[in-house]
Amino acid sequence: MREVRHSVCALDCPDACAVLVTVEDGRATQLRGDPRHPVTRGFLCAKVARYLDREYHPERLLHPLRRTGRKGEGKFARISWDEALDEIASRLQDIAAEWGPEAILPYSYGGSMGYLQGSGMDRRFFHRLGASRLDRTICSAAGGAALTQSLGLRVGTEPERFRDARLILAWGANVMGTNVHLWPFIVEARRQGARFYTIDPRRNRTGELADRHYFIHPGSDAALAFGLLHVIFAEGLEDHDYLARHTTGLDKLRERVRAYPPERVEALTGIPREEVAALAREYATTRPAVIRLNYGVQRSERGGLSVRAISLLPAVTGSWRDTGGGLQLTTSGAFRINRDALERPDLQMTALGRPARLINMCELGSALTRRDDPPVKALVVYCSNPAAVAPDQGAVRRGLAREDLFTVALEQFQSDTADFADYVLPATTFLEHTDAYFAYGHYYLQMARPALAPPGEAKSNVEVFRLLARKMGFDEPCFAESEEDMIRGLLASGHPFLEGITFERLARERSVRLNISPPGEPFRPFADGGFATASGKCDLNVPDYAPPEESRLGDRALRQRFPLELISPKSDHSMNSTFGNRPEVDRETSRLEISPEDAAARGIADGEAVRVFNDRGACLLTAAVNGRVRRGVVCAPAVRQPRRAPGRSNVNALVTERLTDLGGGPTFYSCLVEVERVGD
Ligand SMILES: Nc1nc2c(c(=O)[nH]1)N[C@H]1C(S)=C(S)[C@@H](COP(=O)(O)OP(=O)(O)OC[C@H]3O[C@@H](n4cnc5c(=O)[nH]c(N)nc54)[C@H](O)[C@@H]3O)O[C@H]1N2
Ligand SMILES: Nc1nc2c(c(=O)[nH]1)N[C@H]1C(S)=C(S)[C@@H](COP(=O)(O)OP(=O)(O)OC[C@H]3O[C@@H](n4cnc5c(=O)[nH]c(N)nc54)[C@H](O)[C@@H]3O)O[C@H]1N2
Ligand code: SF4
Ligand SMILES: [Mo]
Repeated sequence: MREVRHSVCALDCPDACAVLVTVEDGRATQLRGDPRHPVTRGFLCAKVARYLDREYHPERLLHPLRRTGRKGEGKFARISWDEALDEIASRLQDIAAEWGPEAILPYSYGGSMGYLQGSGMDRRFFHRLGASRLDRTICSAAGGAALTQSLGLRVGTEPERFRDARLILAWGANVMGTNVHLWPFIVEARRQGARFYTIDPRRNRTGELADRHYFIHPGSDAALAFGLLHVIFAEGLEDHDYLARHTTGLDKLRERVRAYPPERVEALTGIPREEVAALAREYATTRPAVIRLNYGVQRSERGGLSVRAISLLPAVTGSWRDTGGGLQLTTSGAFRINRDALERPDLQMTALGRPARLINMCELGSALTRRDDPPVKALVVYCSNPAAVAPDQGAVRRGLAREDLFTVALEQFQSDTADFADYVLPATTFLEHTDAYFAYGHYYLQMARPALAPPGEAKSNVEVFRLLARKMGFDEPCFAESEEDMIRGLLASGHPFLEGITFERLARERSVRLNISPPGEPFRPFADGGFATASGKCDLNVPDYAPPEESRLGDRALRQRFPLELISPKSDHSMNSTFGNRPEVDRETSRLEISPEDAAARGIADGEAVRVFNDRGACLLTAAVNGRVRRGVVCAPAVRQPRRAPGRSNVNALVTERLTDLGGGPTFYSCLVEVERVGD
């Protein structure tokens, strides 16, 4: 029997594609994009078009496992679900009794963008237990905090409206690699004469397709934004009326950017002064002009200020007024679901009588090796692979190797983190469970039911935490809720954006546009002001810029020893460490792009093995002298699976735990290193 079922891609990607699965005799034979979805429009990215190889991969985890070898050795024996859940529940109870429940730490991030699997039953469970809370900062915290300060709300221009723009800036945004469903709208705009520019320390695939690429020094975007504003104000190109009515702090901003003439901006960013001035004029005088800002800019020490400064541009030029103007960093703030009903933070009061302590996920290495208030004695990991993706990998792995740390991993595959676990529990994929999905690159809320049966004994996160709750004796009704109950609960927020969006409607239509504007009308979030800040205005009062400590203009002693700025943006064919088992992804993520000058100065030729190092650690990569980066910058597409790498480490062995200026985010791209040829 042949049937076509509907699903939604759950990977951590702005696009949240609607998917059609062809199923023949219970087995999926084809995945394609659902042509009815207005943004993702019938195609999938190359990595997920081949997702069935992951779905049916011989290495899928099928049964619960208990560790038999040493920590990290990756040796396990099969056990039953009942044994696994009994043993895990009793260990967690013992640890809570001896050390207090805050000695238990959940660790999860982007494995699933589904509300239920990624932030549903799991949250209820840990809140009821009184476990430490995880501050989920590893991706977007700095940008999110900055946007909230500027605009009050994390929303922006609709992707569909990029077709109306006449100037598009992809600012730290690799559209072709990480947000490919925006591309057709950019193509449409270009057909109408729009120009498309990229601003990035690396000329990535998107940069190669741009009309112009600006190589910018890592972490210097705020200086560029200040420079653009300097020219705009100096030449009177601002929108006086919009500024007067909808912003606050204008005088302070004028004063601030007066100190950023193009000459100074050139010194700070590496972009020639004439180009800074020309870009400012073109941006301010082209209507509509839109900025696709992505999260690349905010992974530096100055990441918060970068987003803060860039997000002021459309207010200063009045570009928010235009259909096809404005800026998009994310759309996620429009999904105003009932989070309290979904996650039940109130259950912490039952457990502790107060909110539990908060541990920043970017500081996992310290949390596992240094904290003693109480120490972390148990770690439950799902939807994440911290042994590969978290900063200061050396500390993370030392922590995970602690014999006295009890670790449980819910996983689809034996990951680097699962190698360190005491118990590994087999998890379902998005094709096998029910969930509701937000998006961070469009405004459609979606729902999917299982298209396929789980293989072996794999279970969804919802089911595992439901069962664990029962074993622990948690008898609140929320632990007995079905997936349908949970979805109904999260939809019932009373927010106008969700009005009329019911379970039945989602079941029928699968993808439903939020009520952000009347049907058929574009969403222009700040066309008439309406900022969600305390003052109701766009807040222009920003602090001053200084180069990151770990940068070419930063700490002198450090940059003398480690003169190269390492960035490790997303590889085009992976999804963080997911898909790292594919040989082409392993190859792509084993490269170190280096400029011809820096390679020659070190006697390195294209294709040669190199060691990249700093005081925190080292990793081995292969030099790629391919013209994508300029002198002083090296780039290693991330995130390689350490278990496939020599020395079992990737670039995160080099990355600091130091946090961003806002939001407590990671500083993956403020990282000074030296590179040497590996002798033969
Ligand atoms: N193929 C693929 N797609 C993905 C992912 C993946 O791993 N692979 N990951 C998903 C995830 S988790 C996320 S958060 C999104 C992220 O999506 P993006 O934010 O687009 O991804 P990044 O590659 O992290 O960063 C974007 C660009 O910023 C550049 N950049 C780095 N530092 C700076 C800087 O200081 N200034 C400027 N202007 N640019 C800078 C990088 O070189 C890169 O080209 O993508 C998602 N989609
Ligand atoms: N050097 C460097 N490091 C980075 C980044 C970078 O740009 N450079 N990017 C950072 C960013 S933006 C992010 S978001 C993080 C991402 O870090 P993570 O969120 O840890 O992302 P992945 O490595 O994709 O790991 C997700 C894991 O979840 C599993 N999984 C998927 N679905 C499910 C499910 O339904 N249930 C369970 N139990 N498991 C599931 C997958 O098999 C996979 O192993 O990495 C960060 N690390
Ligand atoms: S990873 Fe992104 S682009 Fe690819 S199918 Fe999933 S949602 Fe679509
Ligand atoms: Mo991310």
